[in-house]
Amino acid sequence: MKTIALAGNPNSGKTTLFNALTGSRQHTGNWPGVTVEKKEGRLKNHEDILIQDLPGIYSLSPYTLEEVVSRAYLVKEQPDVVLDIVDGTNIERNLYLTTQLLELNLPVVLAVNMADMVRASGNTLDLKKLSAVLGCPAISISALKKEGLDELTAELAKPQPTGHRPDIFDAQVLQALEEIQKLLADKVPPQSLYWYAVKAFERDERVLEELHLDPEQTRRMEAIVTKVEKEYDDDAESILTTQRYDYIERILAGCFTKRRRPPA
Ligand SMILES: Nc1nc2c(ncn2[C@@H]2O[C@H](COP(=O)(O)OP(=O)(O)OP(=O)(O)O)[C@@H](O)[C@H]2O)c(=O)[nH]1
Ligand SMILES: [Mg+2]
Repeated sequence: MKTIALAGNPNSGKTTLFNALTGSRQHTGNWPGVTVEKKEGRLKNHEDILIQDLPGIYSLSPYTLEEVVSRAYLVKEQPDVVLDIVDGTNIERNLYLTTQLLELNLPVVLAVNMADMVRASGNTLDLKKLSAVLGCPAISISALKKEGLDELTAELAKPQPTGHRPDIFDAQVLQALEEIQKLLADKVPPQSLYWYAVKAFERDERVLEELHLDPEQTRRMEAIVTKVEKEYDDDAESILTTQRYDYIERILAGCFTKRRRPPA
């Protein structure tokens, strides 16, 4: 059974897409130990493909129940594909989560939703270019108007390779992440090593708890992180957030065009 995890920001159209892709044959329950709704269903005309709806999230931080549930599923259950739905009318903000999903070392398929509204806005988004820079398929859809769903379904049914990791962070951060990966190499599954390194760099409490570093390892980790913090005069989490948004700005400059207002 191939499993596809549906992830995206709150209000990006997840439920509308989930219902359109699965029809009515879905199961609703709760995630273990929490009251966040859990839904799974089969992809229409593809009985062997399960779609798992994840709670809506803005990032893979550990601050809300939704974030904890979604990231635990993605990291621990290792779905075969992550279907990342983004609101095309709010692409800059939505791609923030995308940058994090691309670090999981799982194949990602990007569904850029609200195509009808994007069209009406007069803005244009070059999905070929976006797909090329992100290293994953990007498909324009309208979950509400049921546009692009056949193409999306066909993409989901294909075997999806893991894409390349986009160039989000600068050399200093990458150097620190390299060192952290060496430190954590025998503590986490190899396919998730980079994701754990990013989270450890951010001093993510849940990840640090899970890692059980000994005092010497903790000291070395802190030395790596503090060095970068001093260089930037900023805390580790903000450094990564800033670089993620800089990255998004860079790539959108190459593929997003705002409507030109007609001369007055
Ligand atoms: N115009 C337009 N509206 C859409 C589209 N897809 C979803 N919507 C609308 O956007 C709103 C949010 O859609 P939902 O499917 O509830 O989004 P969600 O991600 O499940 O939201 P939460 O569960 O609250 O996080 C609803 O009013 C939908 O009808 C679309 O392609 N075009
Ligand atoms: Mg919903």
